[in-house]
Amino acid sequence: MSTGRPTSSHWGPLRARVEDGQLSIVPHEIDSCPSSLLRNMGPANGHAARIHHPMVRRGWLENGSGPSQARGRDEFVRVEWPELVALLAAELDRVIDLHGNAAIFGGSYGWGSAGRFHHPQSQVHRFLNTVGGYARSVNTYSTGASSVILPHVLGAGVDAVHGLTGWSVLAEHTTLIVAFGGLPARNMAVAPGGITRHRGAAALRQIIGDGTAVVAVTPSRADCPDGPDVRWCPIDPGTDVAMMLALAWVLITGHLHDTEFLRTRCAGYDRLEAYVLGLEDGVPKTPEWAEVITGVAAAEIYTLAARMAANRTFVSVTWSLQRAQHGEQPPWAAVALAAVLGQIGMPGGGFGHGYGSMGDVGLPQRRNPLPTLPQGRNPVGAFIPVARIADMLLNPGAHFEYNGGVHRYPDARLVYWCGGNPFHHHQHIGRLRRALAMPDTVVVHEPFWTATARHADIVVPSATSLERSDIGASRNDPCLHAMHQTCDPPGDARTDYETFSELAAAMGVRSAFTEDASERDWLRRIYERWRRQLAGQGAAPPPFEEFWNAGHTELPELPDDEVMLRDFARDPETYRLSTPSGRIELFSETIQSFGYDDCPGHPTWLPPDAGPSAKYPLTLLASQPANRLHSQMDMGPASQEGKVNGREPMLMHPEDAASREIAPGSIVVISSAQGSCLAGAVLTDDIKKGCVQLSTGAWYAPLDPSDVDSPCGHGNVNTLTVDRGTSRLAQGCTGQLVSVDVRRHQGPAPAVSAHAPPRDAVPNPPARPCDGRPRSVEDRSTK
Ligand code: PGD
Repeated sequence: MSTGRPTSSHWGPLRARVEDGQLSIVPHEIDSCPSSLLRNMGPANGHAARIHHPMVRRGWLENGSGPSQARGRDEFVRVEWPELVALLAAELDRVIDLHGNAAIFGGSYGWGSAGRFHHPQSQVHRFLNTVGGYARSVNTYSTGASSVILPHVLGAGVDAVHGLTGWSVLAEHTTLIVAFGGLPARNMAVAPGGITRHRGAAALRQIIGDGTAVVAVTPSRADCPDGPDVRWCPIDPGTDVAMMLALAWVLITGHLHDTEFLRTRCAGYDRLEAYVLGLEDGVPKTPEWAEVITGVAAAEIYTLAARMAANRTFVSVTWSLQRAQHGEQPPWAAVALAAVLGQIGMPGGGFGHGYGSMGDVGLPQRRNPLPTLPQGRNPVGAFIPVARIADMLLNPGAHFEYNGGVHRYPDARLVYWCGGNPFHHHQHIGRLRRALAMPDTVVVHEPFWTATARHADIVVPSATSLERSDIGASRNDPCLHAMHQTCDPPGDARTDYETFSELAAAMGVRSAFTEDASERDWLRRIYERWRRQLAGQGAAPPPFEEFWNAGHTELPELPDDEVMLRDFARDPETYRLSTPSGRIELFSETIQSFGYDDCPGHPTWLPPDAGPSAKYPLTLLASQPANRLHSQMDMGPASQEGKVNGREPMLMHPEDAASREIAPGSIVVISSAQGSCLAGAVLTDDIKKGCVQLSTGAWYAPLDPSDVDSPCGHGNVNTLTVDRGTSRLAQGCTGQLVSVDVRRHQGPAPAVSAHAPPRDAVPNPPARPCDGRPRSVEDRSTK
């Protein structure tokens, strides 16, 4: 019996096969520590929530395009492919002719699924470029603030967003890790495009087992690794910068700071010091000052500062800390703290970002290219910072500030989404729904009836990664995987490439889009181009057919001995940074010149505008989920087993629960100034008193779909979060924290209907094994 065809996913390689109409998935033998997320894949692929046919919203079909509040509650009408293609091509032509290509918003943020050729964003961007371009988005929901602030601080030439220092360097040299945000193992199971061997969590266990101490500064014990010398330092959410400044105050006033490093490797230390000592604003940033803000005892801060000075100390900050108002400050303050210690560039010391945020951080840095689908050229200049989507739709033509510039929002008439779920990733769903009523047309390519698909006018059914052939690869991973198609897409679903090929044909640009190449031609082409690029770099991957038949190819191992900024720290003149001063900018004249009150010229403690209040006394942490990736395959068993009677679990401290008469398993109503949702209570003292935790990714299930502000009956955290940029500098997403109250739900429990298809959808057929023949676009158009 065959073990199945090899393929890959964001959470690792696998083998898949179909037997008697059932899809079965097993981990690939190459990964000795496979992710439990694999368990979601088989049941999700054949779930009733799959989209089988092209669907068009009735109101759009009957009344034509235009703003509509019926999105999200209207019926869908099944259409055949020729009609869908004709409707969509005509609407694209109309918008382009009347309003120009900048009126097509094609940012289309999202992780999609693994596979370099079928990468949904590459597909949609290539297609839209072929028809004249689109308004785009910049940066990510993951690292929106860091990716703008850190180039000002360390220079654009240093990829400080992804921790560059290798795990084995930490293992050999680090004696203390001070981990702001902790080092959550759950996030190390995934990386965009896949991760062949899950080594991060094991590397961390080894480091701790060998005696490195960890102080994990986080409101949630779930973010702490296990180990004999791991100390949980519970902190009030969003206050880490105050603690970092107080640690710096102890180091400076105790003469434990490295004056030589600060003088020769940094710019603007005098300004930072004046602020820390209180000479700038009359407030010395003492541990006593920080205790009031952070809830961390002053004595603990004094002791920790002394330990940091006495050890080889690695100051690590998770990405989650910068997904909050003033999210630029935690990474900048952490760089400043590491600079005060003077250990930046020393093996095992300094600053690290993203450890515990993603599986590929801390691995050997492979700077080789990946196989990619060329996206062509976008002649349209209009853009938005990615998390300003609702703002753009609600305020067409309005000005916005970003990184020192003033720009205008495009007037988006057509929104095109392929491979993302804004109802998962965007904040304040009520506002998002109002925004999505504004454009003339919303097009969504999706394999599943997500809330995003349900809010579309034109729903294009996509194949999943198991239903197409591709090449799996990701940054820093040594393996390239041949992703063999396992089964045919259900009903009339197609790959996005097939859809865009037909659409391009209808718009008269088929050859420009396809280059007359089939899926297999493209795989061969992008693989061979990648192989040529690698020639001369000491690697000799086999020709395509050999790779394809073998199932994967592996590049030689690299040592993970990289130390971020080692050369610069040794010789700052020869290895100048690409900052204006050539040094680490603890004060940035550039940022100061922007005049932003919410992001001044040096790391600063800025309290949030909407912290806990009498009405919303608790702070909710919207963490990444452990049992699924984002919202993907939420209906799968790994995700479902974590639910409380079908609702997303909300973690709460027993003392906060007692005063509200909440018991384990109670249905609770979580409310914020933005909206509300239901969830299932889990009581634990692993969460700091005054905080609750609800993971992102529960599918949106409005109790009343006709009300844009309806509570979600399932627990989608973004009904609660605030849609506001981190600051005028980066305008990043602030979805991590929100002030809420929680009460016990009264009355009968509403049913959870998050994964039920719309009533017009047709039932799911059994899985069909594919015949292994390479697919061509012609196969589909004659179907
Ligand atoms: P996913 O659930 O991965 O979320 O947001 P993102 O939009 O990436 O959505 C991907 C979608 O692509 C899924 O619906 C999947 O079915 C679909 N898909 C998969 N394969 C294909 C394909 O081949 N073709 C097509 N057309 N579709 C496909 C992630 C984002 O969420 C991120 S990166 C972060 S870090 C965020 N973090 C937070 C946060 O901290 N707090 C809150 N409150 N919210 C967040 N949201 C952000």
